[in-house]
Amino acid sequence: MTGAVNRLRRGDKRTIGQVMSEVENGDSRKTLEKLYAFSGRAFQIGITGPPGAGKSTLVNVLAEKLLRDNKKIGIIAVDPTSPFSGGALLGDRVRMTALGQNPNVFIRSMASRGSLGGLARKTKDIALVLDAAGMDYIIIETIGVGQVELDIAQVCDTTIVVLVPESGDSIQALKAGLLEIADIIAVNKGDRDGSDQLVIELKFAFELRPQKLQWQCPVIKTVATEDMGVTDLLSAVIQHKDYLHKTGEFEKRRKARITVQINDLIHDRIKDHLEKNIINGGELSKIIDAIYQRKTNPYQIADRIAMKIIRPGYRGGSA
Ligand SMILES: Nc1nc2c(ncn2[C@@H]2O[C@H](COP(=O)(O)OP(=O)(O)O)[C@@H](O)[C@H]2O)c(=O)[nH]1
Ligand SMILES: [Mg+2]
Repeated sequence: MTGAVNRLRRGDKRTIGQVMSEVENGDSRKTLEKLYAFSGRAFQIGITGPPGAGKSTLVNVLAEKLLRDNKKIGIIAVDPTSPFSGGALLGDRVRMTALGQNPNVFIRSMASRGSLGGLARKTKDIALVLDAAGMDYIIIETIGVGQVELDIAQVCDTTIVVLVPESGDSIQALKAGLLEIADIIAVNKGDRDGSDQLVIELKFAFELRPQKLQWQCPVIKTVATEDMGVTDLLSAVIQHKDYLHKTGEFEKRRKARITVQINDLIHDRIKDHLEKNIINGGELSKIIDAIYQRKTNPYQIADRIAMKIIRPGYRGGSA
């Protein structure tokens, strides 16, 4: 194991792949604990937005620019639907493969197996592996439609929301809470009609809202397929990174993330315990009978079970 950690820290691609498979198969607790001490250096960029907005194309161009700066880059593509079906995703694979051949790039795409909540957690763990493997930047691409995708975006230091001038995208984005999580907005497909209008609308929307932060979310027009505006987009990321560090916001956000993570892990443990020992235990069916017959009530029972977990040895009575 120590050998594997060392190989991983040297950036050995095979080892990185093996450890990631362990993580995906959910059998990696010990490894993650070992790797944690070596993580925390990578800057994490989230890129989210509706399907087909050009996120993968942007990721490719951004990664190429960072490579020219001698950076090591990890890319995680999260797609809750199968990653290997559908035309655009097939396209992803072709484009990503060329990039993936570069020794300084590591790409992982993740499909959801099991619950979406599990997907969010695994994405964080995969990012931890890449972080410990010495990546300077980790770019996480997600589809910005549901809560889970938003959760994933929130593990990032900088979140780019990608919108396109099509079918009321700005309104959709507002509804989905995308603007709330955006540190930077890219209006991609800037070669299409309506992109200037969308930029104006979005800038206006941001001017209207009360400014809690000193950071004003920039709205940048891009044409990912022609590498237009992507240099500006990258500059905005670097500016946001500087802003986070200068204002102490970086540490604040990361500590908030640690808080959330600890909470999640405790919840997991308790949920596991409940499912194994209480919910599926034979004891409960008798209690449920008693509740059904109104001999007792669910409020009291739930309290009692919770107290058993909080204070082992507790036998009932009022808490
Ligand atoms: N016209 C135009 N097409 C683009 C642009 N960026 C990406 N595309 C195309 O839009 C499609 C979807 O892009 P993709 O990066 O896979 O989108 P994703 O689903 O958000 O990752 C592909 O066919 C891209 O070539 C752009 O700026 N302009
Ligand atoms: Mg994509």
